[in-house]
Amino acid sequence: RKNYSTKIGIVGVPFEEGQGKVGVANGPEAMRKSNLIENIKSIHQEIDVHDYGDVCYTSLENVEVPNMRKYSDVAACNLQVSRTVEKILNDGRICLTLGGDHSIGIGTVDGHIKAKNEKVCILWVDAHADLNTNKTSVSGNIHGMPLAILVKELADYWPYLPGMDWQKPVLPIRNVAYIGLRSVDSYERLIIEQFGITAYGMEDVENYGIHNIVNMALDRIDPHRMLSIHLSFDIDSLDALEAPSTGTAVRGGLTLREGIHLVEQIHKTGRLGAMDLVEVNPSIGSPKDVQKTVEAAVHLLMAACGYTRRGLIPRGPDGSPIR
Ligand code: B3U
Ligand code: MN
Ligand code: MN
Repeated sequence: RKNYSTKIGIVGVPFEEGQGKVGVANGPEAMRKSNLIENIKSIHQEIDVHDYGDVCYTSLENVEVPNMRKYSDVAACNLQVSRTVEKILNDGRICLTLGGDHSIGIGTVDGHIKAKNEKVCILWVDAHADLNTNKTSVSGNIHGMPLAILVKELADYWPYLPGMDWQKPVLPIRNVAYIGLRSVDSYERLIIEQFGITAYGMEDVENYGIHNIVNMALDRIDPHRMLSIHLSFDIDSLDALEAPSTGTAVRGGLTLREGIHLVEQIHKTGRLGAMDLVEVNPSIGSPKDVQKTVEAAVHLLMAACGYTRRGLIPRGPDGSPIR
């Protein structure tokens, strides 16, 4: 059951229509150029990484939904994202999705749910709750809405979503936990309270420490420790000083150390099924800012693949330690 799987699948989603800033579509390219694949391969010999390339889609015609900007692109792209994630998981790999903005979480979570027969829990690591509907969103940006589209309990709050019939809101809200929140809209807060969503903000990280927070989150969303974990990591969960090149950076966030520890802890459960790394925008900030942000992203993805900061003992071809 444990999934220390050494089999990894990578997919890029160069998509930025879920928000207003140009550049986040180049996130996958920036992470690959920073030697992501080579770095993962070098973790240890048994690692088997396959790069599935980038998702492409053709936009739907003549579909619009009120207060959902670029709806037709989001709907069309996410169908391809869902299919690709489902395929990678069915190939027996842990799926790492490189964003792109966070609207692609609709497709990654949907594909995961389909591949694992709904036996999935979600850890949404983010400064934001991404829980708006088209009625509560002030921006109309769909990257602020993915969780509201995915969860069962909010299905009645949505109008009919054309071109999204492949997606069923089957995710129970009790299987979702947040870590890192610090910029939550008032209607999002209302939903969190009303439904008792497990939500750890920065003050909780301060009070309990990141290690305890991750255990507390897993106790709530996966008490029997049997679900496949979907880790949706928005780089803006990190402090703006650690990850400046992102569309809506917020001060006072997680350190990279806390972020890496969180991902290492999830890897160690052996139940990581899929991880998203989203909202890296190489068009924001100085070249140094971009390098810092992309390096942080690569570190987080490597931790998901079992990279350990302790260093590894060299092993021979039969897997036994060389002394
Ligand atoms: N909650 C706001 C802002 C926001 C959400 N996600 C990000 N920003 N990155 C919204 O637009 O829904
Ligand atoms: Mn987000
Ligand atoms: Mn965010």
